[in-house]
Amino acid sequence: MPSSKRRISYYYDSDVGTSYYAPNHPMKPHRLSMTHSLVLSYRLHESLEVFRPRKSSASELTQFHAEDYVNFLSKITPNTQHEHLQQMQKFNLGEDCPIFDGLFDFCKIYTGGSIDGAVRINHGISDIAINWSGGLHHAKKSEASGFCYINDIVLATLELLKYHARVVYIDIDIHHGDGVEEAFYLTDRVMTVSFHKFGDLFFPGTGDIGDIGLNDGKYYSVNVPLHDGMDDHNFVDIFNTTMQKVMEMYQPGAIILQCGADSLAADRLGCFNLTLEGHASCVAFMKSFNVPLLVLGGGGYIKSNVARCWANETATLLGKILDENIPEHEFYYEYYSDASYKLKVQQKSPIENLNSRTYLQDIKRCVLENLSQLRIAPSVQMQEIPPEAYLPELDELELIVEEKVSGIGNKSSENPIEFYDKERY
Ligand code: V1D
Ligand code: CA
Ligand code: ZN
Repeated sequence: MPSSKRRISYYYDSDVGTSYYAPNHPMKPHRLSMTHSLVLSYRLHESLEVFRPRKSSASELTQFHAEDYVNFLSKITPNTQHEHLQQMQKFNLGEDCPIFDGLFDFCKIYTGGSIDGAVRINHGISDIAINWSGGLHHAKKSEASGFCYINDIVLATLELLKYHARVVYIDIDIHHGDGVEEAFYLTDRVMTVSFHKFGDLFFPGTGDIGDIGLNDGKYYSVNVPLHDGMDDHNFVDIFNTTMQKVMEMYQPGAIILQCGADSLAADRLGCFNLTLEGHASCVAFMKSFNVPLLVLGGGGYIKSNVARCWANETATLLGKILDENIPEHEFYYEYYSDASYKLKVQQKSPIENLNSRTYLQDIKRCVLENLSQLRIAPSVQMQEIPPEAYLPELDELELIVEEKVSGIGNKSSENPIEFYDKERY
């Protein structure tokens, strides 16, 4: 199918962008507003179906998470947290995962976007769904971890499994996708593939090459542990080689791609040397298989680079190439002067590449050997389809979109980026 004909849904709610973790915390949800603004300024929304996601309900969240954990998240506030120190510790809430105003709504919105995307894919209404506010891959059943509270990826995967026998999850965030791997470690219905920095006590410390899954899940977890300084050439080579083999052997019905932008050069927490092009070429490669695709965000700690990365990848999914000159928009002067208002990510002093040729050859050989142990496209006895998470009526969807359109930033309608052609939604 020509790329321009693919139906792409895109989820955004301005309320996630105003969430604020804590002073000096590296996770800045404002990067999501910046991404959306850049998407609008490049006029990409004209080729997308833009939706404000529904807030997922507590009962949807407990399809994966423990009830006491979800209940605690729903009730705790910055003012009451000091009265519940034992539970704060039990659920790993604190420095990495602080309690902030509007936390539970934040979780319900980013998760709603990922589940809504999965539902549209299941119904064949979208070929590709994008939710840059999702991709929080570290959250566990009863525990927050690494800036993640609710694992929207696990919940979206469970939704896709209602209609698809096999789902592939791919993670190009610089951190290991441990929460998703753990959730599906014992099953052959989901293959998880994470590319990440491993060693030197880098967070979260899991994702060794030998971690391949257990019982029915043996060989269905794939880990590609890498060292500092990965460059485009080596990353794209190991990514494409691994994913080509995964797609051949596993033949999934749907793909989830987590596009954490902390694998880009110059990231505050990362240590790779990827450019925007290298990162986006992984997205282009997965799109080329023409399998329904749910695309999510993740980490990324230089706000302007995250926005550049995800706006550029939105364009990649649309089959478009963005102008190198960033268009003027609300964040233009404050955030993009660092690189002369260009799209390119600047890296003044690249990190030394510590991945030797022999190291990469050995990793690739080991990953390919494990993948060749797989039975081709294992089948499952599909049972009766479980109830829908939520499927809005089409006119309800339009209402959601209209609400969103009139609510963008509450700015004056003279701003040209607000002139939406309603017919296109
Ligand atoms: F630097 C900080 C300042 C304030 C609060 C937290 C941090 C921080 C930086 N790096 N926290 C980390 C990592 N945590 C630790 C802890 C030390 N403890 C023993 C653990 O090293 C967590 C990094 C999380 C990365 C999240 C992610 O990018 O993968 C992501 N994915 O989806 C959303 C975010
Ligand atoms: Ca990863
Ligand atoms: Zn990360």
